[in-house]
Amino acid sequence: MRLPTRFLTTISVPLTVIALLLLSSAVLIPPARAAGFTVTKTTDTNDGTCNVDCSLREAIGAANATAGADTITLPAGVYQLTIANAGGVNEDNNATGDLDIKDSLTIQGDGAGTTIIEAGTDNTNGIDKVIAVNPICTSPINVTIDGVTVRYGRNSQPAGAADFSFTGGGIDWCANGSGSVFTLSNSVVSDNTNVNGYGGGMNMDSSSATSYTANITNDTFQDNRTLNLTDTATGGAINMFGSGPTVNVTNSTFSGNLTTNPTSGGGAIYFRPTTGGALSISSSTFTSNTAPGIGGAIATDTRDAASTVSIQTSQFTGNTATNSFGGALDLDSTVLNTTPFSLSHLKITGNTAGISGGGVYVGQSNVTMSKSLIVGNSAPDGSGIHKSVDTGVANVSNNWWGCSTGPGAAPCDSATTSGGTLTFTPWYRDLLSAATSPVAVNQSTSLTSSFLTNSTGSAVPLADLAEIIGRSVTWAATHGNLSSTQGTVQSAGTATGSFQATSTGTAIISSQVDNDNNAPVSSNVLSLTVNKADTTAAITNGSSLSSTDSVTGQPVTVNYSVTGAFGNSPTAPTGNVTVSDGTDVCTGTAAAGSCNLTFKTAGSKTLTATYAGDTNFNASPASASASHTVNKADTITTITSDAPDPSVTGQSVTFNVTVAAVAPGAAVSPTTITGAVTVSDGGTNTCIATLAAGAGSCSLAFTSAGPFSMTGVYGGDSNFNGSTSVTNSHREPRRHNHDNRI
Ligand SMILES: [Ca+2]
Ligand SMILES: [Ca+2]
Ligand SMILES: [Ca+2]
Ligand SMILES: [Ca+2]
Repeated sequence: MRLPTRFLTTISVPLTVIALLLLSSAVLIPPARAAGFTVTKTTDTNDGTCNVDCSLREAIGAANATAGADTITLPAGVYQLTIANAGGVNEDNNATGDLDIKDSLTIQGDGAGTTIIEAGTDNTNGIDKVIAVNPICTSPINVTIDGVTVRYGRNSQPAGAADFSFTGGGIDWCANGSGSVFTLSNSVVSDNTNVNGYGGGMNMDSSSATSYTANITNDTFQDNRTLNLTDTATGGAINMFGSGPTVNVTNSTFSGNLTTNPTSGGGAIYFRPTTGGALSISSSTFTSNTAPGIGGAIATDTRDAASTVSIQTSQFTGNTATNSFGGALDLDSTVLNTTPFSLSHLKITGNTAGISGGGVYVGQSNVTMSKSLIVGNSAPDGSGIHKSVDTGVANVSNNWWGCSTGPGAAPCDSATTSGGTLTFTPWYRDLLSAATSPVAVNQSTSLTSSFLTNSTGSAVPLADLAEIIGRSVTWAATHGNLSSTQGTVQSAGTATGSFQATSTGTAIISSQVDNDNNAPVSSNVLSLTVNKADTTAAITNGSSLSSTDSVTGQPVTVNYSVTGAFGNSPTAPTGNVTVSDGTDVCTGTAAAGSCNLTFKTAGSKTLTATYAGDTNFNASPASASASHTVNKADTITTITSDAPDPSVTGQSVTFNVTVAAVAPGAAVSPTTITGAVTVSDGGTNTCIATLAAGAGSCSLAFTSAGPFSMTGVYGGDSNFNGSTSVTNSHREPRRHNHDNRI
């Protein structure tokens, strides 16, 4: 006995006094506490006494015989039942076969991993069910079983036996009166079989109009089964019958349980209260349970308008209603429920029904389901959910169907009805958006994939997205690169990433969760326009150009650059850049970075570079200008011939002259060397040759005898400097033209 906390904290007294008080109270006011029995051996014996020699059967017998609630301490060990029923006939006084609990009792095991109660050594050879609680259902008792494994029960009593011995393969609980409580906690119920009846792992029932509570807390029901092919054999793990049951299933796991009868459902749980009844399931997991009949995991058939069902924050995966309805859940009634069955925060994935409602089947019942995930279930009709033609309303709005387009054709889960009322709008969706739209080539934008609004645009509270958070997100994009993408839906209800455009067009960007689309038909797929990026061109050796003169016709290297508005990576501008002073032009590719410009005339030049653009980049405006000076090129003048030579006095002599540019200068078409060359002996013998394309001729007649040393003097023009030829010797002319000397 323990003092109330408030007593200890408000009264300051020495510890010795408290100890004395405790001792006094224990002595003077003995509590009406239960007797305690401790099991001392694992062997199944029945000598009628629980003392230092005490089997589990003997302890239960002693507790049954001791008035009031008792506690049995069951240490670690494997307690195999070996005292078979005589002739296989049921016995309910704890003498043979199953352990019969007939008074309020707590069995405290050491833990499900270490304290094991079994009726055989595998699921084929059990001698009976394992535990019958209130077997003849005449006592209003409360029983708790904690920290044990109950396995290998095998109930072979005939179906429909008047003593109801055929119910429950592992544990059988029958409530009597009003308010009885049965609790199974921290325990495992596995590999139990009911050969002829219902409740493979456990059965719950009541004897008359009553109410009872069953708490299934932190338990695992695994691989329990019913085998009857013709009689009622519902509830592979737990069958729930009776009047006014309040069943609370919390933090429990149901896996691999099954029924065999083609018309018996509830691979894990079958809930059929005859009056009232409240089934509440939370934080539990149902995996790979199977029923040929309705409800691979759970089936209901409520019989009272006041019956309620609540299933919250639980997972249903891989359950199968082989030939029937509701791969995970079949929600039906005989009397239509008034308060809708309430389902939320469920993950219903990968369940299968042979006919309809791969995830959920709603028959004659009112059902509200929201904040749940219905993904990857399958059935010929209504892979996600199916509502029958019966009365009742299935309101299943605000759920995630694996696709942002809502329930629909595979791979999305579908929602169908045979004529009953089914509402699934709005639904949860993934909305992908870009912070910047449109973008240009090489421009980046952040992306947000968000579940924070539903299909009608209404806000979805973050707390309602618990089942979505953590789902994988797969990203894809055309016309660009993705980076920093978050691979799961984050706790903020979003996943983010970044997109950098690499080519013009319409980028298709998708963030797929579950079975969502990757084509632009859905809110999770973004069509983002990618425009050409603007460009800037520049002459990059402008200072060199301005400080280093060239001459007419000399090629000059001009360096340039082209820069996109968002850089040149990953995509670089291609195509040509033209450098021009307005007259003279050179062109090179953007990649080449330079071209050689030949100025055909002398003078001060002003240069600009202009990029022509390509499929990803706009043409640039003219760059900032660079200045450059072109000086006149030097020339060389040559008298190429004089004829006739020799000549006679008075005879006309023709001088041919050329003027050529001296490298690096050149006369580049259409520029030619123009002007005139004066051919002269320095005296009066002179003629002027006008140049055309750098050549010309003139004639003169010597009036006296020579020889003469002739030079050609070119005076230059606007592009070329003047020059003087070397001396041309015109030989001594004769006075008469009879001199044949040369
Ligand atoms: Ca004994
Ligand atoms: Ca007792
Ligand atoms: Ca029995
Ligand atoms: Ca028995």
